[in-house]
Amino acid sequence: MSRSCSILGAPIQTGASQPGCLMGPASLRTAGLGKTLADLGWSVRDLGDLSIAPQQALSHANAAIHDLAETRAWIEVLASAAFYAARDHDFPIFMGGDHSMAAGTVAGLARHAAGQGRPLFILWLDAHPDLHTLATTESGNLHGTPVAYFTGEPGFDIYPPLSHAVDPRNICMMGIRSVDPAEHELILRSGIEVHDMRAIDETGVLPPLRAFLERVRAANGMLHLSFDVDFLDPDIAPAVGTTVPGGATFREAHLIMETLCDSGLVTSLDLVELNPFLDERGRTAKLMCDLTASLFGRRVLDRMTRSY
Ligand code: 4U7
Ligand code: MN
Ligand code: MN
Ligand code: MN
Repeated sequence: MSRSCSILGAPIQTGASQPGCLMGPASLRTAGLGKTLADLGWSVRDLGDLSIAPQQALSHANAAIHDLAETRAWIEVLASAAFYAARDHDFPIFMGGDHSMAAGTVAGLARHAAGQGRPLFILWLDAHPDLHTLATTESGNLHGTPVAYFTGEPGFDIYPPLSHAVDPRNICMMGIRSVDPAEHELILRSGIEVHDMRAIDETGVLPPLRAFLERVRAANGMLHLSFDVDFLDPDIAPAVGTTVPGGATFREAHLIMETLCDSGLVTSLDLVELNPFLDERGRTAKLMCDLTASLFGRRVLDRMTRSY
């Protein structure tokens, strides 16, 4: 029997400064995400797009924060939807939407993993560590806060209560190249494994990735991949509002996905921060689909049956 995956859209953009991410799920569907996975032998169920009710404004001591009530409502809806998607399907995919949605998806997945008696690990592919608390964010853009929230940092009283926090030592970040001082301080004290772009330049992506996957396997963990488009170099992925030069190349990104596929360890995926308004003839959406295809088993040659 073929393995089941679900695709669920979260057209949220209140966590970002620029509008456009709300078109992300539509763009990924237009690029053929569902069919691509079905062609690889997966049984695909499109669960449609989530939505939130109109919200009363919420204020916060940090006056830079904007759209707090809407973002909070999205997180609540997503935490529940992610829990049920993980319960009902082998592999849920969450299509963003800005990265604040990971506060919801990871919260729901952590609850699901706890119910299975398994630890949840996170592979965070991003130019940014998204480790601000509501007190430290200077931009007020809440897509810079999900990791601090789901690791149980204090200062998120106004967000939905977190039923199960993720152990920071179960998080591996790759591609990082823009870190604010408050985030740097938190990295140093939290024990999150961070491979910045300099480290990737020095070692390549495989040694740190394989070491992390060994840890996941040894712990019988579930593994969630949270893929921010700005992990990729802006030359190959222009459709994102927070581009940072010096990102991952086409082959580095595919090699990560191919290696993850071979491991068989990944159990869920966020595809976030795609802003189709900034795309060039759909190329970033197509690249995100192709990378997902590599994660779901597309390969050039069947390496198992060949020797060189
Ligand atoms: B993303 C930033 F200041 N740190 O807080 C901030 F650099 O989900 C960027 O990774 C946040 O794209 C980026 O606004 C959030 C900034
Ligand atoms: Mn499950
Ligand atoms: Mn991010
Ligand atoms: Mn980012």
